[in-house]
Amino acid sequence: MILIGLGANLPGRDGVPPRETLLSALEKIGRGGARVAALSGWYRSAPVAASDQPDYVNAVAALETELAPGPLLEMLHSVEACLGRTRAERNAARIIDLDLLDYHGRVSADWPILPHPRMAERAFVLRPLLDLAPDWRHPVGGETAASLFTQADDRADLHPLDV
Ligand code: PH2
Ligand code: MG
Ligand code: MG
Repeated sequence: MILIGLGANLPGRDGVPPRETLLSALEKIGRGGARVAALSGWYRSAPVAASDQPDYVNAVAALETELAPGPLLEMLHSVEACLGRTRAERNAARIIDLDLLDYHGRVSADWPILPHPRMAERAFVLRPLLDLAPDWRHPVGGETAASLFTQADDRADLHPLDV
């Protein structure tokens, strides 16, 4: 299974709201060499680390692709750029963020680092992931997504998005 995280907490060009930016990203990913096989529910989450940024909209998608992890992540970065993402400091508010979370359970210490190094602590990743892959286990430690989710500090500030 190939899983990506989607996040956004700033309007895009022409004031496009975060969820619509992420839907456009999924369309572009579909034209960029990967099939979007499944999409989680949408969640609203307080920014981690806590700050005065707007809340995020988060989701997780499952992809099918022949692209290797590096070219896949490059494609995701080009979709981000196309939708107006500029790179500021770490954890800055952003128009769009597409993260490669898991690539068929592959473990890699070199770029792209797999699984995503911070996914195991983040309810805004684990909760949508559970929608898609309730049996998912962390490729390194083997913990279930459900057990990691119950330990994630940010889980109280995560809500299904009213759409
Ligand atoms: N992404 C971050 C940092 N903090 N917080 C939430 N709630 N959602 C995110 O997607 C997010 C974050 C860095 O990528
Ligand atoms: Mg991220
Ligand atoms: Mg990212």
